Amino acid sequence: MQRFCREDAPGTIYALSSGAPPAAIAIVRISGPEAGAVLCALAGALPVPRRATLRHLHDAAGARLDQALLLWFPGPSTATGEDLAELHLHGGRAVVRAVLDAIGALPGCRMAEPGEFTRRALLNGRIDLAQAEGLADLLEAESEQARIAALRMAEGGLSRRIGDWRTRLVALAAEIEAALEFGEELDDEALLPPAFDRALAVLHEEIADILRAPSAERLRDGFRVVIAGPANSGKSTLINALAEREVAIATPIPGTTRDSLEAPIAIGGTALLLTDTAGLRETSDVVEAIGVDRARAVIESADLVIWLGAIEDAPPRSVSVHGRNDIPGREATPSGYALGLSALTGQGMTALRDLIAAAASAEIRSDSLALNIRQRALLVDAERALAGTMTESDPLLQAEHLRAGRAAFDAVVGRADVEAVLDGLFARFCLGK
Ligand SMILES: Nc1nc2c(ncn2[C@@H]2O[C@H](COP(=O)(O)OP(=O)(O)O)[C@@H](O)[C@H]2O)c(=O)[nH]1
Ligand SMILES: [Mg+2]
Repeated sequence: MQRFCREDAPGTIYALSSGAPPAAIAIVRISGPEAGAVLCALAGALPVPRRATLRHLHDAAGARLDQALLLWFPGPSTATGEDLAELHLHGGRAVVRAVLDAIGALPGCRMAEPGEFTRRALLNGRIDLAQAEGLADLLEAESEQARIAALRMAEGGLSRRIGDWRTRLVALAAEIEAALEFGEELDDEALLPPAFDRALAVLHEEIADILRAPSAERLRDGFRVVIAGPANSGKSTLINALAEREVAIATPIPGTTRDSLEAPIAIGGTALLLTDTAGLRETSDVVEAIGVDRARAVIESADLVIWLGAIEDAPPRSVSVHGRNDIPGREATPSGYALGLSALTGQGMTALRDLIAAAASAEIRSDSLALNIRQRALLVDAERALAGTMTESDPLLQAEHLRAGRAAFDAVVGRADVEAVLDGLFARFCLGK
């Protein structure tokens, strides 16, 4: 028996599930055995299931609270797997407070904790762990690609892949078991048919392919574009132009930027994290020297460096850009530079944006599932287990590797013991989700 719940009795929970009032409409959700009783107490009777119904709400003393649209979903085929009700109220602060107070005064009802509705959905088998994580990502998604990947995860995209992989892995394990039974009479060699190796290799490749896709964190935090080059080459002016705001102070004084400055932006639905860096130069200024060290570290971890220096000094993963080309004598772009631009006049900026967008979308494919750190670590385990099975010839050890692979799959969707990850996950949810 899996234990997703805490020790306390389930009870009936309620919360404001929509954003902070005042708003046009406020949605209060109620889940648990008393949800139907709450509707009866507030609205006099249960509405027809799954049909929006307009009713007046009253408190226990009979005072009118609001006129609201009610939704009644009897369990267990509901989002939480329990009886579930929704009240669509007028979204004023006093309305919401009065209705929440009235519900709280009813027996067996308490305010939900953040993520508790989703926790119950998980507890009741309505969603699995990977889907719950997808929901958390969906609530936090800020870019188109993060939204698409999170929605795919929340709708069970990864869970289905895991289910398919697990079935195939169990079939392979069964072949080994069968081979082991005959193996007592026969020589160990060539007991497994060639199809076994092929099926194993295909399974291994499918997992390796998903591991090559960008992570959920990367989709959320953005493709890292670092602007680097010598002092006074126009880096800070360029980040301000790209971000269309004053991210960094730009002055004619070399060494103005002493720390790395970040600006999240989006180009064409892709989240980007722009970083301005201190100019790379030898310096006796202690603070600037730390800034230069930071700049080197940031350049190391960049997905793309926009390099404003000499071609021969360009770091890896960089495109060299010939900046300040409005200055007389700098108009022509020397060979080797991807493009010439002026952050001051805007000339060449569209070409630079296009270039960054192309690099980012090549890296951040949205056609694949984006794994989070936990899922990735488990699938790395599964991938290693399959690789181990492929290189191993002893069927007993092969069977052991496959067992490890299956355990990793189970942990991704929460079939294994996952109590430890749940509190961290649900802490990320808003109240009422
Ligand atoms: N004419 C011209 N001047 C620029 C351009 N970009 C930056 N500058 C000037 O070059 C100096 C250094 O710019 P800054 O952005 O602070 O360079 P950083 O040290 O690399 O960050 C400032 O005086 C800027 O106004 C440009 O595209 N055209
Ligand atoms: Mg600067």
